[in-house]
Amino acid sequence: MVHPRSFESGQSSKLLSRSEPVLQFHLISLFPEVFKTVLESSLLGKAQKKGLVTYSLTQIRDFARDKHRTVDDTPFGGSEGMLLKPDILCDAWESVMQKVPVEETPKLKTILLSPQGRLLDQALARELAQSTHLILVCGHYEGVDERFIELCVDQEVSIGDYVLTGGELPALVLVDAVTRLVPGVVGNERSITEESLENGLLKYPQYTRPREFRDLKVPDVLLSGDHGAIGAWRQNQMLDRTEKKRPDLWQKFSLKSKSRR
Ligand code: 4FM
Repeated sequence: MVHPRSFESGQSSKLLSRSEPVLQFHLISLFPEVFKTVLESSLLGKAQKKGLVTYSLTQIRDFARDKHRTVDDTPFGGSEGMLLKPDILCDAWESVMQKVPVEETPKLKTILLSPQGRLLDQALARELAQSTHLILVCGHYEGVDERFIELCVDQEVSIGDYVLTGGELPALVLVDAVTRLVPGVVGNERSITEESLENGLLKYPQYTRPREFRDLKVPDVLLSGDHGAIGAWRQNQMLDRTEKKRPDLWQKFSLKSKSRR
């Protein structure tokens, strides 16, 4: 008998009970130890302690077959570097799949972090946060045998147009962006929806004490107590800054606003 844990959802005092985590991440990598400190720290560690998410680590090398524990080989047709072998990767992936109950597989996704993937943005993070299981495979060397992608990978995801030495940092970026969207991980729902990028705009400028610092004053409107005026000022700042600092986001935002009208 599993005892459901009680926990608070966001800022509301509504008590929910749940015995299963909302989202389970499975990381497959040649360097699983690099994940540990990050996943135990800050909001990610708390999310795990609250039972909202779990992280499992799988070492690809554990599935090597020879005494040298070989995981890579040279590409057919010749070229620089080495490729991760499909048989070893498939075995590592299957060992994770075996632990997932079949009824949970409709909301399972296998993702390969690679520069060839769809660019990660807030919209993709929101989509991935709807999953129950995310298997994240971290590539290395010059890549992975294409047949592993064909057989096991649902989607390739890139965190940006630059080349890294491996998929570990991209996987952590994805885990971070997605975990904070799981209900109950970030304090209240509003701190997510009012956030930069959730609505396609950058955040307004923010200030704390002191009211004056090195001759720079906090804008008067923020000290006025007029919440209508503050809201209007912030909205205006969001539009202004997005147009000036991120013309690419501004263009997307303008297109969206036009099509809504
Ligand atoms: C580079 C993995 C080459 C595999 C890497 C190959 C990356 C990125 C990345 C390292 N992943 N966004 N940018 N991975 O550079 O996701 Cl073949």
